[in-house]
Amino acid sequence: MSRNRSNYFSKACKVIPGGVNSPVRAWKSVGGQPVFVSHANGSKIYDVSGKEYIDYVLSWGPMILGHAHSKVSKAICSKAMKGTSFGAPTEAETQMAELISEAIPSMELIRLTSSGTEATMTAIRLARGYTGRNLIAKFDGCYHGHNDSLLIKAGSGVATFGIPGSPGIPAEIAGLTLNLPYNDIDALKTTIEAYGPKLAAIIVEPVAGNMGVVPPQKGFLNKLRKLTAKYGIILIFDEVITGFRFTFGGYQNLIGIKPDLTCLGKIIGGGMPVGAVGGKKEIMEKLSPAGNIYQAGTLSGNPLAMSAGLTTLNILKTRKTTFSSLDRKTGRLLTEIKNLFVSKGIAVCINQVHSMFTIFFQPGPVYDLSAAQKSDTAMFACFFHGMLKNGIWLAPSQLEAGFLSFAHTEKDIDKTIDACSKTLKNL
Ligand code: HOZ
Repeated sequence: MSRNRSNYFSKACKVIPGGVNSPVRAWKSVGGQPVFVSHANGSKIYDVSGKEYIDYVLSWGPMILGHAHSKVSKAICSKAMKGTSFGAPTEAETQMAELISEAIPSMELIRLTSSGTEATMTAIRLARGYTGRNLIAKFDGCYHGHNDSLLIKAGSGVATFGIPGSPGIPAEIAGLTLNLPYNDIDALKTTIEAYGPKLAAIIVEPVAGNMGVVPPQKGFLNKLRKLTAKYGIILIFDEVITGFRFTFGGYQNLIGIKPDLTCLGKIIGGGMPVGAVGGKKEIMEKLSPAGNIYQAGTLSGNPLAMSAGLTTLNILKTRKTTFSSLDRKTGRLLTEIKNLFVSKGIAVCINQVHSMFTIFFQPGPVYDLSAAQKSDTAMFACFFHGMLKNGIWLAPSQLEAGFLSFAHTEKDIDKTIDACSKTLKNL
């Protein structure tokens, strides 16, 4: 099997930089060669040799209903028979915008894109165009896609590979982005007092999911909302991961904070490429062709993405009350895993927010990027490979999130606990 696996990867490396189309897939921080996937169904993912794994990556979050959900797959197939892209408006785009706006009332007007990266890029441009200011601020370890202004001290692959940013981003552009430590109210206050009138926007993951899972501390997001409002700074919530993951709506629904703009992606596409930016009408209507701030996309609001996304959201809408069952399942899994680590005498800090989690290999607490980076990544790598051998598919980096889906069963949880127990014997 390993020979097959390396064949796939070495062939890929000849035609794709690093053999992958997104860096974190390359397993650089855990070592070894990435497993190539053949297919997935429900809570399971299968590699090219046919081995089955319980999947806690879920395509980095979107597959909340599980893989190849029958209704979602049927919707995509029947839509595909009627044409896959028109470059002209369809009713499904309006239905999608209506559904999002109903679920997340701060999103009064919505523009659909093909990825979360496009959504955050558009949000930043809108904020700058609307305020006439150039500076923006972001939080260390938050990742908002790979656009130039937002890749500074970012999370995900940038943090995993320990790089501050990326060559190719001109210093003049990077210099317009201020960096703040996540959850640090004092640093936030000082920065806003110094730069407030020059800041167009502050963008934040309201629950950070790209330096591992890091919840906002009490008062942090409230203070951020108050200070941004005071200085006329556009507050952007990046809910690409958290949108529709905890409730039928965004994390903002649960905490009662209204950002000016919100970015979505992942779940609203039901596994197809999608993104969305939305917010206050007076800001959003500056977007072309209603206004003069330009943004466009041939595949924006693509019919297949709309059908997968609408089907997923409509199913989630009927599950309004059962998000708590997902949280409970996640809680049981993590409690049992924590007990196993305690009895083995290995200190871990497990951060859980509803159905998202990260097991940090350190005592914790983990409340920002510098704390997250204190984790024992060598031990994480051993754990990752042990779990994989025992049939559990985790993200190949300490600084990423794990996810549960509605397709995960109590039996899956039992099997995962068993796999963890076996893995820990050899750790
Ligand atoms: N942390 C990333 C998603 N939010 C991982 C996916 C990728 O970069 O390919």
